[in-house]
Amino acid sequence: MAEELRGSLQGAGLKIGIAAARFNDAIVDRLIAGANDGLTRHGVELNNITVARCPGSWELPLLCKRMALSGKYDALIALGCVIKGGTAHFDYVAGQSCAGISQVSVDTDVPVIFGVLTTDTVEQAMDRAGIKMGNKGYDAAEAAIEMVDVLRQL
Ligand code: INI
Repeated sequence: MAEELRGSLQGAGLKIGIAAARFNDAIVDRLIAGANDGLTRHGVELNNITVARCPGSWELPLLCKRMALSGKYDALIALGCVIKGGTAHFDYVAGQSCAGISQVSVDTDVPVIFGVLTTDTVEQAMDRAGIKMGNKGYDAAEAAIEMVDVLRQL
């Protein structure tokens, strides 16, 4: 039978950094709460979680990079919310934020989970921040714990 490696959801002892944008903070604060909930429910201690804030999702890649290079965290979670407006701004901010966060993870070898909502409306964002469709912050927390464990098995 083929070997299959899967990460567990045991977060005890892990140190997690959360990089979170302040833009659309009514929504991002809910994502942070969801992430904290997901982490602590899986055994991460609250005092092993650090939240660092930046102005907007555009700045998340640099913040994540510096947090990753600090060597203090087993995994990072990037949280933000980009809501489509009438201009092309959405595409630039969302696209660069997404690409930059992915790049940081690959370059630094620290798992960086993408928890940036990219939606057409505020309502869609709220739905994904704990109202109707779960909380993407919580999902990101589970992804972070899983990634740490599966990478440790390699
Ligand atoms: N930042 C966001 O996180 N979400 C947005 O929806 C958004 N919009 O729409 O403009 C946004 N802009 C700010 C941007 O991330 C930077 O902070 C800003 O441009 C300064 O560099």
